[in-house]
Amino acid sequence: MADSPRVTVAECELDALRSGTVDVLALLDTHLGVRVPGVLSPSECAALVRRVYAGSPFWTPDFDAVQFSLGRAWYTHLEQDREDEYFAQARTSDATVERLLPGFQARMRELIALLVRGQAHRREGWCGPGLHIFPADGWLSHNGGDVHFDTEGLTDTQYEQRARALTVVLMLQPPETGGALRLWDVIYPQRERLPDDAFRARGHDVDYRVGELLVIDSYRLHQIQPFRGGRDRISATAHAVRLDSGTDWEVWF
Ligand SMILES: O=C(O)CCC(=O)C(=O)O
Ligand SMILES: [Fe+2]
Repeated sequence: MADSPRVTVAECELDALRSGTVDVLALLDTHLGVRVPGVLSPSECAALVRRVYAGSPFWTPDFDAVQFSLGRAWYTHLEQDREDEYFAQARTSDATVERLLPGFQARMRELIALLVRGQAHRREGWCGPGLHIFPADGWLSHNGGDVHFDTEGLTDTQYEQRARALTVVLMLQPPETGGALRLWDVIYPQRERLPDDAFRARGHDVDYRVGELLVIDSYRLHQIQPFRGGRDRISATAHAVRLDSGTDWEVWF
């Protein structure tokens, strides 16, 4: 029997996104995610990756250097009780990303604006889009990431009202083998606890191509899969939430 749309991932052309003819939010209601291939060319990705490595002294190590970020990620600070540092360093984080990857944060916001057919603003006081570096042969490459939702950054009110929220991942350097993002047909049912049957359900793996963008509902259960080979996994990430106005969104990392 063919998979129902809910358990498949939609694909959308960048041109269709630019022309505003695709309703990505509607696609996200009927699919596990939406992938947009070729958002960056392989050479653009390679150039960005070179800059990411040149900026390695400015990476933030997280979880005892299991992973690194360029720019500061909210969930890593939250889980390490470093919330104060996240906010104290937000401007520095953005300045560092801008210095190493000029225009990159703005480009991520522009992509989000296209995806939602609205306006994508900085989230005041928070860090803007950044990158995750998961080292080859590191702990995460062997074990995969946590199974999680991306709802940590929502306010209580946004969460209670189920404000529309998206996670956008742009793959700059996929690992040699593996490292897909596993998506489950499970939407955040409770704030603190995973549903008991979440791990029993079959997931769908999105095996990223270089320069590809993946959009998921931030309330969707997902997990980075283990990977092998000598190449670090480097992806850019941004989270976005829709404000009450309906067309305005706020973006952070
Ligand atoms: O890099 C990815 O594929 C997704 C990373 C992720 O789940 C996150 O940043 O919350
Ligand atoms: Fe996530």
